[in-house]
Amino acid sequence: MTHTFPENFLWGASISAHQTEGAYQTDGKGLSVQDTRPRDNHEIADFTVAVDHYHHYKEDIRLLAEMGIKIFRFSIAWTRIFPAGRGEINQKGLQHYSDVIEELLKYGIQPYITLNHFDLPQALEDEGGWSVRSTVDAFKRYAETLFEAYGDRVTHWLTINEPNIMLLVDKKILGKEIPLQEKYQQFHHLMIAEKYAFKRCHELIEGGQIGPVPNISLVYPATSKPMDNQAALYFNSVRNWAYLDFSCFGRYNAVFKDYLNRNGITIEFAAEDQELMEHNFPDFVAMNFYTTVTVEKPTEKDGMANGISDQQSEDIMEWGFYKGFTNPYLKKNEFNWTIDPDGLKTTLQTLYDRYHLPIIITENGLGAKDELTDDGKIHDSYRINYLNQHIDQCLQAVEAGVDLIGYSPWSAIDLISVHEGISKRYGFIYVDRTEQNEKELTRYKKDSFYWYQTLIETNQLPS
Ligand code: BGP
Repeated sequence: MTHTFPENFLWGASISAHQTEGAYQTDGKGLSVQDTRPRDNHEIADFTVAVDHYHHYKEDIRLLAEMGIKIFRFSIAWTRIFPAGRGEINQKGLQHYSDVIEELLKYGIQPYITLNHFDLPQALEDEGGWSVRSTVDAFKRYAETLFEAYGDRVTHWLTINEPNIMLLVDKKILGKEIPLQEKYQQFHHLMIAEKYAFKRCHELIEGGQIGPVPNISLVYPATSKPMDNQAALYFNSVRNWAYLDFSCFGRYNAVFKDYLNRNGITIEFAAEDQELMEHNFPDFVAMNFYTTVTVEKPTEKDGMANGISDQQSEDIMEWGFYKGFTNPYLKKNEFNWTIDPDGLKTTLQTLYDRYHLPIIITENGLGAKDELTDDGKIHDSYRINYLNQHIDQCLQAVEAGVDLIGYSPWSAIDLISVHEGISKRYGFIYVDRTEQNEKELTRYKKDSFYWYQTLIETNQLPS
């Protein structure tokens, strides 16, 4: 059997605005919640300079074109377009992304644009952020502005990056804990905002295609004990299906509704919500995948302290529902995230069977401490190994009938990790800076760059 990917398979690479751009107050940009986020560890790089992709975008895109990617997934910083989240358009911000789009098209790279990746405008946060309905209206206006400005050149859009992870690990990503009742009102607003994006994209862009972009990974029961299986059912619903069922079926699923009821949570609906939910759907599902999660049913001895400290570790606890469990069959990376390539195939199959929509992977990758050698090389065989194993499972999923249309790993270029600064690198392209010293931000191609280049060229995994 040949191990070739389908012709037209969309090989890509991904980044987000705040983790790469820097220039956090340049050309009229306003502050986002990522710029103001309190850091528990001031020893790690913040987002003010990041890897200065804002000024290096031409060089970065040239390198990515050389690597051979067909699509580039990036996000737009809402605060470059509307510095205060709404109001007057900042023309310089709008022009910047127009230039980025032109640069990509020049090389025949198709943009896949995320509307919002964790960086809500601080001005909107000050008014209540996603807890208040007016943020949905501001988002709608922002999305329409992008569709109108770029829709003649950009047909493929992603809505809001990982709302599931953003809400579950609020402390780490947003810098504050959100009480449960408020968290799930935010869930509703985020999902309604997404529905508006589906609707307006389809109305404003001819041939426009749009999809949700949650982080999806299957949740395993720790044992074959029936109550562990029930714990997995609940966490699967709260972590994964609640989001995608809303996007793709237009409803709250029953397990999730029970979870809300048992927590005494009531969601407030606006008059138009039901109609909006039930009539606007995505064209594809984009998903981010790093690992799978394993849970068991908590018992009295676990205590009742709820919380999730890291999106991908086993430090998960919700009294009455589930508790993280160390899966003894899986290895971990140096940042304590388990590695489960087989789980990617199962996740893809489960997701495809549930929604029957084309799937594109918009994040997958290995965060590691890379070393730049004296002769300007980065020998990241561990990353090649990780990618190789996961891409192999993608191919197996395709061969098993999953309509997987593309793979766009994290990340195109080194960037500032959400949790660990620049020390945790994901890129195919190394950026020479340390946590505290920005140096010259020189770009170097890693070994994985050449490996991925060959893979794209041949459309198959090197044997
Ligand atoms: C995803 C986010 C990305 C990225 C990635 C890796 O959840 O969408 O923005 O950061 O996780 O996470 P980290 O940077 O913590 O290693």
